[in-house]
Amino acid sequence: MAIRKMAGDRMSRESAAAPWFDLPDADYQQRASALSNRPDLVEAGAEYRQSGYLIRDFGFSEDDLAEAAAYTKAITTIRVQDAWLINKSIKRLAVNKRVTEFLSELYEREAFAFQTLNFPRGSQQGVHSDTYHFNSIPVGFMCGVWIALEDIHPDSGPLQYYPGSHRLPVFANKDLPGGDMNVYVQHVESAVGGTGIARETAKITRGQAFIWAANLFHGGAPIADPARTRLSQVTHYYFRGCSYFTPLATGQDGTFWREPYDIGAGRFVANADRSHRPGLKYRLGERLKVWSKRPHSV
Ligand SMILES: O=C(O)CCC(=O)C(=O)O
Repeated sequence: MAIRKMAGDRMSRESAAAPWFDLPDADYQQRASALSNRPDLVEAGAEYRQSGYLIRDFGFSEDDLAEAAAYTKAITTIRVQDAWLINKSIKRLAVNKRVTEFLSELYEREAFAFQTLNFPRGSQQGVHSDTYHFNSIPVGFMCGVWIALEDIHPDSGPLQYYPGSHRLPVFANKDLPGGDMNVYVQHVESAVGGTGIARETAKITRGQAFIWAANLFHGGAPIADPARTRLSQVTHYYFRGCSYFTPLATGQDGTFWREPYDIGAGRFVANADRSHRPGLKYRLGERLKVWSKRPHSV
């Protein structure tokens, strides 16, 4: 009950430019009817609308899974961000055509990968939604794809998530007592706790992909068996024709606009609204990060 009410509040704040599966009921039904020649998309959209996630098998190459797993297993930190810059298999998994085509059809906008994260073990990361890190205008045009690089054991600290929580309000810094990640996590845990939604874990098998909607609350479950690996890769995707920003870094002096790097196309993507231009320091820093690793030679 609570979640339907909050969903209504949130959706009424959204424009008709939101992804079709996120629209208020009447508009959503209309768009679903218009897709009657694509029952596969109607079914995926209905499931995604309801749960905020999808599990798919995109048939990744065995070699890419094995090479990405070998790289990931050797990581000695919690995670490595943007290993696609130095590892071909990680890049190929991130820009896999079957993934980007599926996402582009589902969202009706062109999807592009802009960040990878590789985890050798469970992250035990606090519950959050990606809208706090990667939001968009219009809202909702971002998603994560979590690929199991080995069969995921329940004791390894699997990905955990709250089905349907993507319909809760999108939190921004202005809704919170400050830009502190710990405060944010507590805020999220109490919000999601109040809905009664039960937490689930993604015990998926090697090669399967878990796709989450931008506002789905998720994190890393506690690790029950520290001897276990949990080899996995997350790729974050945005969609063309939006403006991109980070609520977490948005202070009183203005919105923290981003300029994501399209990993597949090999270029930065400007915000659709040209007045949403990130600061010079950010743009130079991002270019230096990408070009110093020479990704075009990978
Ligand atoms: O893999 C995990 O444990 C968490 C990943 C995650 O939360 C993210 O990439 O946003």
